[in-house]
Amino acid sequence: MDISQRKRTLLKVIVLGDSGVGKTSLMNQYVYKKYSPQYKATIGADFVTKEVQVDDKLVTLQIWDTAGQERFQSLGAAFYRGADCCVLVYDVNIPKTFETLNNWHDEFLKQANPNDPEVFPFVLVGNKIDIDGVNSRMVSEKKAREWCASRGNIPYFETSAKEGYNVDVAFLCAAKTALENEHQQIIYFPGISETVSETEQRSTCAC
Ligand SMILES: Nc1nc2c(ncn2[C@@H]2O[C@H](COP(=O)(O)OP(=O)(O)OP(=O)(O)O)[C@@H](O)[C@H]2O)c(=O)[nH]1
Ligand SMILES: [Mg+2]
Repeated sequence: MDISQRKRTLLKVIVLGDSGVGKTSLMNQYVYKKYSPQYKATIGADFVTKEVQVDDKLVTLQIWDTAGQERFQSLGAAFYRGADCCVLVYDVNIPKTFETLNNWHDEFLKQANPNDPEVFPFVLVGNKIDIDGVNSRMVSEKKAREWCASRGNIPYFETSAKEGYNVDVAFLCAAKTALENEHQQIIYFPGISETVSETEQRSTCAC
């Protein structure tokens, strides 16, 4: 068996944003293709995993769904460490959830303390675009894209967890940007002793 088929890449993705923006719903839609209109606040943080194919690579995404409500952030932000990508979520119908993005972004970098914060991969998601009605949409796409540009060209997606719109592409983008992040972690299948890291392979490669 070719060595590349035996190892998998684990990518840790943290989903952050104000309470009620739809973090859990996005994750449930992405992983289980399920949506519930009932709101049940997340307590602490939990993760689910999903296998995805990114180009020719099989990747295990470990997606951490976190509590937006401060009183339920019992774990603190200890689990931000080792993250490969951060997905920031806001509700396009509620300006306050957009205004707090700076806090989420900066607090994440402070706690995760990545080697190179300037290039750490983020993805911005504007959720609940299905809500239709007078004055429902409060944050324009332009404004969101400007914020992304000012923060080092963060990729932006408008989604509906309810309708499953754009959810897959947003998480796939998170996986792609995370893969490009140099701090990816390689998992080796147990019992295979001859595996070597890509770096080691490269350094001994004759070509
Ligand atoms: N119309 C609509 N409602 C949504 C959408 N996504 C989530 N909701 C609803 O918004 C409410 C909050 O969604 P959650 O996914 O629980 O929000 P959360 O960000 O996980 O909230 P916390 O766990 O408190 O941080 C629920 O009632 C969802 O059904 C969406 O895309 N469209
Ligand atoms: Mg939640």
